[in-house]
Amino acid sequence: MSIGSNRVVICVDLDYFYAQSEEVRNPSIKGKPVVVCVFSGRTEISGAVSTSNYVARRLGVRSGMPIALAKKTLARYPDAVFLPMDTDYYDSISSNVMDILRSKSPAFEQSSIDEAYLDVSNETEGDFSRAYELGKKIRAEILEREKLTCSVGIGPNKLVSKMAADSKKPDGLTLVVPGEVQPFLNKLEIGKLFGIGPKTVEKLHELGIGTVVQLAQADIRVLSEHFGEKLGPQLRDAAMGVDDNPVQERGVEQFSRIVTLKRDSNIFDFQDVLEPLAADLSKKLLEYNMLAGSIGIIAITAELKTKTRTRKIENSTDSKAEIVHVASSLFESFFADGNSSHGDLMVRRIGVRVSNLAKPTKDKKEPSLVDFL
Ligand code: DGT
Ligand code: CA
Repeated sequence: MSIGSNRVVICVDLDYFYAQSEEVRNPSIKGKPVVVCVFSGRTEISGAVSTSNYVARRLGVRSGMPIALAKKTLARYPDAVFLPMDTDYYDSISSNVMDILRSKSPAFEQSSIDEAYLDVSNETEGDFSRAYELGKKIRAEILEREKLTCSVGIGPNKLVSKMAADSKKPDGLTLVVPGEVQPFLNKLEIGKLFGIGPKTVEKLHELGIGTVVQLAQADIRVLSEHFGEKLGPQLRDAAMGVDDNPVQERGVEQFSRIVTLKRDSNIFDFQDVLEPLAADLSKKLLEYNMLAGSIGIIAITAELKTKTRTRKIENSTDSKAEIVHVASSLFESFFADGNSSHGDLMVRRIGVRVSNLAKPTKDKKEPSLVDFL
């Protein structure tokens, strides 16, 4: 199995992530149908399902389904648990898992809150059996430290590793060595290929292409003619498992933190509320070794309108004190303007956002003036 020049990529996808995180926090709900909801707030059950555990999925619950329909689907299961999303909590678990993964290879790429790729060609010297052992170790470590199961796929590139991870969920470990790529893909339904949704499947059918084998052998000119110069070749690459994209960390553009106030308010002393938000953002910037060039505020009014204001700052920063200072000043002028133009401006949720992020240019960062004050 060992070929020196092989690329070896591992894809890790956490199982039913939000719902599993809820099971970790409260193990007594394990085994019951667990549904994590995005409540829109209009009525008690308006909104959609974000995700659910596999118990609920087996009973017919799906992501995106209206909560009312999920409740109807589970009407005969009085032990079903419906919970609101707790994004901050999922974020913190995600960061812990990503730290574990980042420690396995410098070629790391987080592709979503619960999914990441690792290029382990160097670490395994291109040996897929060593990659398999590493995959097992990663799964054991995530289970031991975060009590979460995940599905892992290993292949010669990101595309194949992702499809391998998807092929056995939950709690799977799937290895697809280079010689097995085409047979592995040929067994899949065409709609299971990465990037091929129901509309594309329909269009391909109209062209007489119904299987992965047919797509892999399709005339590239015909595909380009019907799907465009970019997507056409991509479709055939998906059917052949061809992907040269490197595993590399994507640039983060911004971080934000938001809280709901105890009651709708327009008071001016925001220090208490802003401190913990700024502390979180400052920690996040340090973790990513980034400095913010802009600081902004988010205000969600009592009427649920979202307003934002942003200020560019002279010297990029990761200082908590400076984030509090700028955000306070933005809130002061926000309320001054709001109250002078339409009287009583009340807000329900407030947030702080740092953006315009860049790596520090010098090794040693100069301490911020505000930190001294
Ligand atoms: P899996 O990977 O099939 O076991 O299940 P999940 O729940 O981990 O699904 P995945 O990996 O596609 O998405 C990761 C998280 O993203 C998921 O736990 C909740 C959130 N999410 C997924 N689909 C939706 C959606 O349609 N709406 C909302 N609001 N959130 C979603
Ligand atoms: Ca997942």
